[in-house]
Parts: sequence; structure tokens; C-alpha cells
Amino acid sequence: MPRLTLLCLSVLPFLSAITASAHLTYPAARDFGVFSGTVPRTATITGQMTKNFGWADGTDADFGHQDDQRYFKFTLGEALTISISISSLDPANMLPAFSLYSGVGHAATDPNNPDYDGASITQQYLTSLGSPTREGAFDALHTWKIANDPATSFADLVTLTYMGHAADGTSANYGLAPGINGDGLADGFVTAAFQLPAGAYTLVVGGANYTTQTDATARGFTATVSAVPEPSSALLAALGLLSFGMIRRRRCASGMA
Ligand SMILES: [Ca+2]
Ligand SMILES: [Ca+2]
Ligand SMILES: [Ca+2]
Repeated sequence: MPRLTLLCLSVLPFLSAITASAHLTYPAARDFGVFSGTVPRTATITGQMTKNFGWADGTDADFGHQDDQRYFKFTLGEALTISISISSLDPANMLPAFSLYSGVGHAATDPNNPDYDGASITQQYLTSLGSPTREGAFDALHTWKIANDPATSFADLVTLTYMGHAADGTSANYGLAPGINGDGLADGFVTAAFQLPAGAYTLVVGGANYTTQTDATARGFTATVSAVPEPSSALLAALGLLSFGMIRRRRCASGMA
């Protein structure tokens, strides 16, 4: 076999590995698992990397590349209040932000066929949206759609339904798109809580530095999801009885019946 052919064959798996890593995937290491209301639970995922502009790039009119963020999933067994916190390991060079969506991509059920910007149906769908030409499928502030290779029509697109977002800092770092919920302090940390119905959710984490879009360096962060326990109806009833008892005692002490 000619040496060039051999070289190409040896490089091919490497290239496909790079492409695969850029697809919308949910490996076990990025699954926070199932939360229920019966047990308070906090799950932290460390060792994650992302580019410092990927979230902010998805706030503008031409969207952002789906491969410039990190995708996570979690499942709620019932309606819960969920707190999400992201810490950058390099705040001087990457400020974090995240968006939360109801629903998951195809890769959640078919890891061999994940969604990505370059899939034919994704491209046809983005073209159908008209001007401006979209640079990718990721929309940080609204519901968006994306497809995988087996998709043959728009009916095969998955829909990630926007639930909310939070960004570290101010418009000085995340840019001028209207409606961004910045925490006002560009310190490498952002947190927010959401009341959510039961279901499966996609958490997208990316950099909130809009003006650094030529910086391809991946930087580290830690993501934490906590189920905030709701006061149970039994607890509320107990608190009600307790306050009733205190009122009675006060009335007795003051000679009232
Ligand atoms: Ca953009
Ligand atoms: Ca861009
Ligand atoms: Ca902050």
C-alpha cells in the first residue's frame, strides 16, 4: 500500500474522533442523574472544559456553533426547585454562563447518532430561517432545534425548549443582546434557581466572553445541580399546629379563653 494511503488511513480515526467530540452528546460523565423531592441531593461534575465565548456567541441573531459549549443532562422525577451553579477554574480568561432547556437531544437515547450543526437536516432547517445566515444551531436565549444524521425531514429535529439562563458579569463581557440575566459581578461564578416540572433537561454551559471568538482554548469549569427541598405538606401542617398552639398559650397566659 502506498505510504500516503497508509498515512491517511491512520489519521482517519483520529479525525472522526475530533468530529464526534463536537457533537451534542451526553456521556455518563455529564449526566447529573435523577432528582426527586424525597431526598435532598447535590451533584457536582468536575473536569469539564469549554471555550470562553461559546455561550455569549449564541445570544446574537446568527446563533452559535453547537460545538462551542458543553452539554449536560438531568432528570426530575417530579416538580422541583433546582439550583444550578457554574464555577470557572480560570476566571481571568473565562467567565461562565448557562442555559437550561426542557428536552434532550437524540444522543440521549441513541449515542451513536448525536445531533450536530453539520447534519443535513440541521443545515436545511437553519437555512429555512432566512436572514441572517446562522453560524450554528445553538440559541442561548430561546427554544431551538437540531438534527442528527439519520434525520430525513424537519419532523426529525429535536426541540430544546428554553427554560431560563444566567450569565456571569455584565454586558461588558457578554455583549449587548437584549434580555440577558447577568449577575453583575464578573468573578467566574454564576448561580440561579428554577422551578421546573418533572422531565428530562439539557443544561448548556459555555463562556460569557463575547469579544474573544478567535480564542479556541478550552478552559476548565465545575458544574453543580442541587434539588432544593420544598416544605412538604406534612411539615406545613406541623408548622400550622405549632403556631396555633403558641397562640393558645399566649391567650391562656393573658387570661383569654
Ligand atoms: Ca453568533
Ligand atoms: Ca460568532
Ligand atoms: Ca458572578
